[in-house]
This record gives sequence, C-alpha cells and structure tokens, in this order.
Amino acid sequence: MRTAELTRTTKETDISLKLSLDGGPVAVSTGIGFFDHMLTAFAFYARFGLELKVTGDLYVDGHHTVEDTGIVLGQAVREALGDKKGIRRFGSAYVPMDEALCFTALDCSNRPFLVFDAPMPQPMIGDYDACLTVEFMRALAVNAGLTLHQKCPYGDNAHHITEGLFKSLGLALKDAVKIEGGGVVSTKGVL
Ligand SMILES: [Mn+2]
Repeated sequence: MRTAELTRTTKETDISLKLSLDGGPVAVSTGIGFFDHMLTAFAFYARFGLELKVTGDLYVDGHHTVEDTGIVLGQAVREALGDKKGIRRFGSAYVPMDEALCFTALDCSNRPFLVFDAPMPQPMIGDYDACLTVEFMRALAVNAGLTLHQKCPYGDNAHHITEGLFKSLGLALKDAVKIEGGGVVSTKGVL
C-alpha cells in the first residue's frame, strides 16, 4: 500500500495527516468549512484515503492553516509515491462547474513548479480567503515535487472556480499516480 502518515507542529499550526494513494477513509477537519469541502472533493476525485486534522491560528486568518496543509499533504504525496516505479506520471483534467471551466495538468516530475492562472471574482468564500488557493497549490507542488499547471479560462463565481480547481487536481493526480507497470517513466531512468 502506498501510504504516508505525518505530523507537523509549529507555533502556527498543528497537523496530523494519513494519506493512502490507493483509497481509504476520508475525514477532513481544518477549522475552515469551505477548505474541508475542497479537500474532501479533492480526495474523493483522486480516490485517495485522507484523514486530516488541522488546528491552526485562525484568529490570525486562514493563511497558515491552508499553506501548512499544502506543505504536509505535499510531503505525504511524495513519501507515498516512493520511487515512483511504474506510475503513469502525467495527468490532466478539465472540470466544468456551472459557468466556470477549470483545468489542471501535472507531472510527478520531482521538478516543482506552479503555474496558476485563475480569477477570484469574490475575495471570500464563507470564511475561506479566495486568495489562499494559489498558496495551497504552490505548497503542494513544491513539497510533492509536482510540475503543476492550473487554469480557469472563464468563470464568475469564486466558489465554482475554486471547486473546479480542486476537483481537476484530484482527477489529474488520480491518473498520474496510477500504476501502469514497467519501470520509472523517464528517459533519464529516475524521477
Ligand atoms: Mn461546493
């Protein structure tokens, strides 16, 4: 089983996370309702098991909670992937959500890079700052070793746009981590 179990405690956040790339229970509690909604959707569409408990300094704002969750989730993805032997490596997905269209393309390359191009027409989604999505994606890409591109060419509602981004991330990662057999998918022989 490709799993990882991590805990991380700083003066800003306290995080415990259990990840399985091959499915399992999903239970997410971050203290930010909309962020729970997004991470649950991500895990569902990725078909991952994800048990996550975050206690963050929400009296400041959601920034540390969201970014640190991205860091730990990224570390867990990297650890669970191991030597990446036999994985498909690349994944991409379009997700339409009402008026919004979102796209994710990613490579489990060990060459961390984020390209993020999505409008956030409303600054807040419940008690979630819409500007935090790019922070989460950057932390995830850097710590998981992903080349991650996300784009929303059009959309009017920040809830729909953000949800489309998280769902397309899940769908793309589901395909990318799929084991197709054979060795490491790289002309260099190593990722
Ligand atoms: Mn929703």
